[in-house]
Amino acid sequence: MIFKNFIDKIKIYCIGGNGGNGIIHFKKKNKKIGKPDGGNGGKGGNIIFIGNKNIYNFYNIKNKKFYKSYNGLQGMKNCKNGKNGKDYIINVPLGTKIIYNKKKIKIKKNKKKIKIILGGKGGKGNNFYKSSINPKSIKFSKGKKGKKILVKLILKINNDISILGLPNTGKSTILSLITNSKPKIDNYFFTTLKPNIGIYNNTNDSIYKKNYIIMDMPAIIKNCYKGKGLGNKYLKYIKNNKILLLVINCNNIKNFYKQYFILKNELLKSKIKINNKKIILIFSKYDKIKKKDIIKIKEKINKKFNFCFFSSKDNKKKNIYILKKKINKLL
Ligand SMILES: Nc1nc2c(ncn2[C@@H]2O[C@H](COP(=O)(O)OP(=O)(O)OP(=O)(O)O)[C@@H](O)[C@H]2O)c(=O)[nH]1
Ligand SMILES: [Mg+2]
Repeated sequence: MIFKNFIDKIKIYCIGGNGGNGIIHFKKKNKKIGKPDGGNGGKGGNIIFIGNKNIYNFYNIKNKKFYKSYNGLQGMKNCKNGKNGKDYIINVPLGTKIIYNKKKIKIKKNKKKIKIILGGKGGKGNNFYKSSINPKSIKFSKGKKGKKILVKLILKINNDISILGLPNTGKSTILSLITNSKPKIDNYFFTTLKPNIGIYNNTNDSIYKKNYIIMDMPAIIKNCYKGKGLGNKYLKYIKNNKILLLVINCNNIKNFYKQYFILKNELLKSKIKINNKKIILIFSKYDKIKKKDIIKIKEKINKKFNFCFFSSKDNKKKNIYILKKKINKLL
């Protein structure tokens, strides 16, 4: 699944740092050459993947194809080893599967580290090679090159919730208020042209399985199943959704049932099975209607419906809390 700003699969090359060379050096004693004291080279750095609960996909990684860690430094005089190369750290979202050399490792927890040893060994200095037979050794070895491997990253995240509704009903506004997403919101039809993705944190917990993708879909209109508007182009993505949030604009209370039936009809005709999905009706923009009309809607709604009222103007954010609670109950 690839949408703008959302990447859940990526291949990168990880390259270890080179080992530093060993050196040839001799102690100087009264201007005479003394014992060998050339140090060993440092090890090359490795690649470390770290689970980071604040990132949600591989968008931060996509700009680079090659990730190389730092080289070890060469040995020094006085038998000192060169500095090891620093490891290169790649932050990945929780739920990332790391696949390389037929190994598969999943990162589930925040700050969890997976180290892939790729750094080359450091070379040896002439101090290492000195012996009773060869006390003035001039032998040294070069550092080994870092290894290069192809790493596949796949994000396994639950793709279970979609927001659907007629144009301009406040779908993207809802997404922006219950997830981290910042979709385009405007007062005209079809502001949303492609699904917007938001990550829904069921709780503030960092465990990956409690993160869900919510998709805010382009508006559905009558005869969308025949290809009208934009809606049905993307409806295939909701086939396996568990929960549908159907947004009904209660601006015009007389037609709220009509809105619901258009949505239901279009979904059925687009061959989306809705019987096995849980549905929450969201009556949006309720700030635009009178209190008595809210009561009327409540009376009219069949008790079988799971519904709530929503308004972006609710300063106390009570309706966000209620909607999230309803979603959590169904997950
Ligand atoms: N008064 C009021 N206005 C709202 C509310 N929610 C959204 N709006 C406004 O309604 C307009 C449409 O909002 P969007 O969130 O873009 O609606 P949408 O359903 O995503 O629209 P499309 O993507 O075009 O189908 C914007 O001007 C919003 O600011 C609300 O609860 N109350
Ligand atoms: Mg929209």
